[in-house]
Amino acid sequence: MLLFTLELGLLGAVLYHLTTASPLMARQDEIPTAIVRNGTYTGRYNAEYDQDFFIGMPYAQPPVGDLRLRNPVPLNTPWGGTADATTFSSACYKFGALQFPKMTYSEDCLNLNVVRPSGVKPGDKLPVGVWIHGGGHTTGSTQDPTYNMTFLVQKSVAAGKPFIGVNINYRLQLFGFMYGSAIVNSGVGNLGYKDQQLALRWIHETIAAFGGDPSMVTIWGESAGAESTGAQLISYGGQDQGLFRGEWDVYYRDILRATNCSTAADTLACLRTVPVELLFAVFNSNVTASIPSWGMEIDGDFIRENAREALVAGRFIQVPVLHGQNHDEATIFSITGVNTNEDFYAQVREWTSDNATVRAIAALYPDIPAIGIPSTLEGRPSAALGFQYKRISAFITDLMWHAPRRLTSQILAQHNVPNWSYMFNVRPNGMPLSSGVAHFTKVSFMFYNILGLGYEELPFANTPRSYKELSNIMLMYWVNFVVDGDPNGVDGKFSCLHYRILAAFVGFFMAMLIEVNWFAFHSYHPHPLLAFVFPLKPTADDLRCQYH
Ligand SMILES: *[C@@H]1O[C@H](CO)[C@@H](O)[C@H](O)[C@H]1NC(C)=O
Ligand SMILES: *[C@@H]1O[C@H](CO)[C@@H](O)[C@H](O)[C@H]1NC(C)=O
Ligand SMILES: *[C@@H]1O[C@H](CO)[C@@H](O)[C@H](O)[C@H]1NC(C)=O
Ligand SMILES: *[C@@H]1O[C@H](CO)[C@@H](O)[C@H](O)[C@H]1NC(C)=O
Ligand SMILES: *[C@@H]1O[C@H](CO)[C@@H](O)[C@H](O)[C@H]1NC(C)=O
Ligand SMILES: CC(=O)N[C@H]1CO[C@H](CO)[C@@H](O)[C@@H]1O
Repeated sequence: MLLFTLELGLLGAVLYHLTTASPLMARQDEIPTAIVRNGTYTGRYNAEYDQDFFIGMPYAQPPVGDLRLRNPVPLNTPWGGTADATTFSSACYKFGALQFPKMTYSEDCLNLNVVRPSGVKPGDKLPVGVWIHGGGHTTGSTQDPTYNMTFLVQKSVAAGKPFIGVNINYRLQLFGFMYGSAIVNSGVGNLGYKDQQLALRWIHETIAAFGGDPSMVTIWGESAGAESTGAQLISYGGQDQGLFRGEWDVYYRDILRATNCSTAADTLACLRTVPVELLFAVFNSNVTASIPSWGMEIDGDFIRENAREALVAGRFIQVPVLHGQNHDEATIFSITGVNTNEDFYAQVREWTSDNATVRAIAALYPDIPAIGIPSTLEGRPSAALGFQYKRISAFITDLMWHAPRRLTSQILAQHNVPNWSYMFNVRPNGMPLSSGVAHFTKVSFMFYNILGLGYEELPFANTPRSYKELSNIMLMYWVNFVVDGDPNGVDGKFSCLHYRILAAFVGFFMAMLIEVNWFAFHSYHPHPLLAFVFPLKPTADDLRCQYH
């Protein structure tokens, strides 16, 4: 039984009341331990936040050597004695340079961290929140300080709704998301997602030993982490539609050439023998430059069909979902150079070849900078950004983020799956006016990262006190969702800002990303928001006007 959330997905029974909050507050200065099935873990006590950390615990056999490019294999060796869980284990190889000097990278990276209020013991049955980091399926790790779980867990304790935070690593870039016939035929596709699922199995089996409740696990993520959450919901669920996309074999062949594996009888076996430094260099070189996307692929195994079709058909794990978006998601993906109507049409034609549709979209997104996004960028954008930057940003943001979320909401509602949505619309310090409230922006708020851990430009510096208050309120919604299965809480203690349930529309495809307004710190202009059906067909909608 799995409880998942999208931005938050829930796994397990929804109604859960914690009646024994006070004993959890008891301070415990000793070295925390957890007796699991195969031995004992010793963690680290953090006095400042009165929390126990169990850091860097493996949840799978290291996917190295012959286990490279194979489905993750559960642990099978009891160690009997005590194992240290006080220091971070390696991060998974990312795409690009390994630039964080304090982090170690390795193929042997399938580990997770547990952060709990101190003194929690087996039997306490705390709900569990599992964070799946984002980073385009190509980067990110549990060591990233921007995903520090401490403040969320602290907030949950302060609210009398303690939960246990877990964050996990999973294989990235081509180590985790290689594709092609050889991969599909061997049943080793979507490895990164399978890693996540094995971590969830480990949690299900083991978290009770840390004081958690395996039937109350919520998963959540941002960006590729949100997509991962969605992938878990539709995993192993559909019919094999034979939709395998053959063009990936070209990329796979390029990789074989570059690794001298082209003539091997078993190309995957050959790749497993390439020293990881050489393989990493090939993966990061221009050999892979033409690969169009990294992430979910139909492998006939873990992912059996198009995600949108799975959702429409109800072939997904039906658990409560909380999802939302930032108002100006697309702006940091810098769609620059759209200066003329022709440039705009050309961008739209990337999505549809039907000129009537192109015209309809152009009419719904007129070239009026005042109604484009971000609203923080006033007037006509510069040539450097593109004169129609605000127009194209509005279109792409709706197409890629807002419309898919609305499709998802609608379908969840059709299946009577509880669903809540939000749109985050606050620009933190350091975010340029030309980006507004872009992708990733809410993460510092979601983790109450007031200290700005992991940021060069501190998100809360020079901001009004209301920013911290907002972060505090957001945390409460998240805590409520993890603990009560309802962001508004079931005890009526927290009802200051009820989630607005957004009307949903059929969207273009499913991307498990976010939307809603908390507080509008700056007003923005009414703008026609599109809803899409498949194939792409726009209809006007005034969703944005509601927030005025
Ligand atoms: C213990 O070993 C079993 C297999 O024997 C494995 O499934 C499980 O994940 C392991 N648990 C831990 C906490 O290592
Ligand atoms: C989170 O950050 C705080 C403050 O820097 C630190 O004390 C704590 O150890 C961090 N938590 C984790 C789980 O790393
Ligand atoms: C492939 O073979 C060439 C020539 O022998 C060699 O220089 C190169 O390092 C090899 N590449 C790998 C990834 O083994
Ligand atoms: C790829 O990079 C190599 C050297 O790093 C260069 O010789 C080659 O021309 C590049 N190929 C392409 C298609 O850019
Ligand atoms: C759509 O319009 C473009 C530009 O005017 C033109 O090149 C293309 O042939 C048209 N496509 C169709 C299917 O009519
Ligand atoms: C529990 C819950 O909030 N469910 C809602 C899901 O969304 C639809 C409309 O999109 C509502 O009708 C449901 O009440």
